[in-house]
Amino acid sequence: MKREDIVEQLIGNNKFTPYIEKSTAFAPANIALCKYWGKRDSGLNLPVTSSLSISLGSRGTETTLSVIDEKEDRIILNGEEIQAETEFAKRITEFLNLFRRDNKIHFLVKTNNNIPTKAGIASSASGFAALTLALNKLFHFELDNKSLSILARLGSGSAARSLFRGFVKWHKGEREDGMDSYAQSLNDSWPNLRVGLLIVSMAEKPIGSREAMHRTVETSPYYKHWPQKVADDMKVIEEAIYRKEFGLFGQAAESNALAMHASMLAAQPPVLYFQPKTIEYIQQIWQLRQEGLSLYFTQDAGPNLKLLFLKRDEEKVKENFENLELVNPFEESEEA
Ligand code: 2P0
Repeated sequence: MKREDIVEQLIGNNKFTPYIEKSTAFAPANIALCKYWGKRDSGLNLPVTSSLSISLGSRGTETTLSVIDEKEDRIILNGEEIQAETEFAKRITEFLNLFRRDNKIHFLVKTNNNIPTKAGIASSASGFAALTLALNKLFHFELDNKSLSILARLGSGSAARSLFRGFVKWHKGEREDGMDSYAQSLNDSWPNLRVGLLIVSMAEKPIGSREAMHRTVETSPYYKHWPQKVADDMKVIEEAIYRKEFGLFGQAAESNALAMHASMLAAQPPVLYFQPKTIEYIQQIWQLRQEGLSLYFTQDAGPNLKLLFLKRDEEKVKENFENLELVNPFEESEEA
C-alpha cells in the first residue's frame, strides 16, 4: 500500500485546491512513556506495538504554510532558510508531494520550534503534526482527529501522537493499510506531573532513530521480547495514570526506556546512545531515589534524559540538576 493511496482514501481526490492563501497551526512536542520502537511497515510508519506519550503543553512547533509561485518548496526553520538537498528539507518536500496533484503547486513552510534547541527534543513529531494541521486548514480538508493522526504518521511515526495534548495513546492497529493505526487522547489529566529536560549533549547522534529502529528489529535477539514488554508496561502506565500512582508510573516508564536501550545494545552493529554523562545522571537519579525522592527518567534515541516527577518535588529536583529545563505538561488546564 502506498502513502498516496492512503491520502486519497482519507481525503478523496477532489480537494486539492488551496482554499485560503495561508494557514498557521501549532502542535506540541511529545515524550513517549511507553516507546514506539520498530515498524511493521516502514513506508507507512506502522508500528510493531502501541505506544503512549505525554505532550509538552505549549512547547512544540508552529508552522505557517502558504502557496508560492516558485519552482520548488521553500522551508524556513527558526528564521533560517533550509537548503533543498538537506535530509530535513527532503522529508518535508516528500510529505508535501502527497498533497500535490496536477496543479504542481509549491509551498513556503515557515516553521518555528519554541523548545530551546538546547533541550534536544526531536522536532519531527511536533513538526509533522503542525504541518498536517496547517495543510488541513489550507485545503479545507475538514478531517477528523483520527484521519489527521493517520496523515501525520505518514510524515513521522511519533507525529501521530503530537496532535493531542496531555496523555496520548497511539494504537498500533492490525490492518495492512494502517487505517486503524492512529493516536487518541487519554482524556485523563495530571496537573501535578512535571517533566524535566536534562541535556547531556547536543552533538549529532551517531545514528538516526529510523536506522537504529530498523537495525534493532532486524538483528537484536532481544527484540522478540519487546512487544510483550510494551504490553505489560502499557497496562501499568495506564492504570497508574488513572489512579495517579506516581511510583508505579515512573517505574514502568523508566523500565520501558531501559528495555528499549537494552534491545538496541544487542543489535548488530550495536546502537548505543548513552554518553558518560548520561550514566552519571542515571546513577544520581537512582541515588536520590534511594534517599526517598520520587524521581524517574526516560530516554529516547539520544543521550539526553527526561526526568519525571511531581510538582511537590520541583525545588528539590532543580537544586540537584542545574541545567534542567522544566515543563508543566498540563499548564493550560491549570490556567483554565
Ligand atoms: C518514541 N522514538 O516513541 C520513540 C522512542 C525515539 C525513541 O518515535 O521513522 O521520528 O519518523 O517513524 O517517530 C523517534 O522516531 O520515527 C521515536 P519515524 P520517529 O517517541
